[in-house]
Amino acid sequence: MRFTRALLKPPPPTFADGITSARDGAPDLDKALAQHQACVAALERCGLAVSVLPPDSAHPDSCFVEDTAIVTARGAIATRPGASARQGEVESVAAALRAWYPDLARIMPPGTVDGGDVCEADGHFLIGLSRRTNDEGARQLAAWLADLGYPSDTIDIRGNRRLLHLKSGLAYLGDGRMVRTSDLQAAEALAPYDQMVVPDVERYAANCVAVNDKVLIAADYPQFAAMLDRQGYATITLEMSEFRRMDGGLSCLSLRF
Ligand code: CIR
Repeated sequence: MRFTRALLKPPPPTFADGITSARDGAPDLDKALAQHQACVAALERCGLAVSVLPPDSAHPDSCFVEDTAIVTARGAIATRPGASARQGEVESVAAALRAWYPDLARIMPPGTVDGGDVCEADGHFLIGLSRRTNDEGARQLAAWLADLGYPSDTIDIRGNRRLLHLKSGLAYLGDGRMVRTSDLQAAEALAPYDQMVVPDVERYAANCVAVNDKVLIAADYPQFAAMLDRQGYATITLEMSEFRRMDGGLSCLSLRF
C-alpha cells in the first residue's frame, strides 16, 4: 500500500515514567524530542503529510501511537491496549483519526490489542497473541478485518519473553518479503513469505518500517543495514536510543495510512 499520511505524538515531559523492561537508564527528554523530530522529517521525506498531535503528559507512553489503532486502506479500528495504564492514550488518537475514518471501530472489553502486535502484508494481517493482545482482542480484530475482506492469521508469542510485541521481531518490506528475528523461526503463518533473518545481536533492528520506496531503520545496526543494502533497499537511518530505553521500536512512533 502506498502511504500518504502519518500521525505521531511527541514524547511528553513524563516520558521517563513509562513502562520499560530495559535497564539502560532513564531516557533524556531533549534527545528523545530530537529523535522524534527526525522521525517526522523522515516520514515527510517519504512523501507523507504528517500530523503531530499535542504531547500527553498524563500518559508517559503516549508517543507510541502505533499501539492505539490499526489503520488500513478500508477502515480503522481503535485498540484497547493490554497495559491498563495505556488505555487512556486511545481517545485523542481516535478523535484525530475520525477526520479520515468517520466510522472508526473499537476493540471492546474484555478484548485487548496493541497495534504493535499487528503486521499487515499487502492486505493479509498477522496478529500476535502476546502479553498485550489477548485471545478475545485478536478474535474481535480478525472478525472486523474479515468484514472488510481482509484475511488474517495469529502468531502466538506468549512463550517468548524477548518479544514485547509481534513487530518487535517482524516487519513486512513488501513484495512478499518479511524481516524477522530468530524468535519467529517456527511461525507457520510466515511460511509463504521470503524471510530475511536479522542476526541476534542486532535483533532490535527487525522493527523497521517500509514506507513507499524507503525503509526506515534504527541506527547502529550495521549488519542489518548491509543486508538491506545488498538487496537494493533505500534506507533512512534514525537514532532510536531514547525510545529503546522505554522498550519502543521505530514502528510504534507513527501510524501510517
Ligand atoms: C510499553 O511498554 O507499552 C511502551 N513502553 C513501549 C511500547 C512500544 N510499542 C511497540 O513496540 N509497538
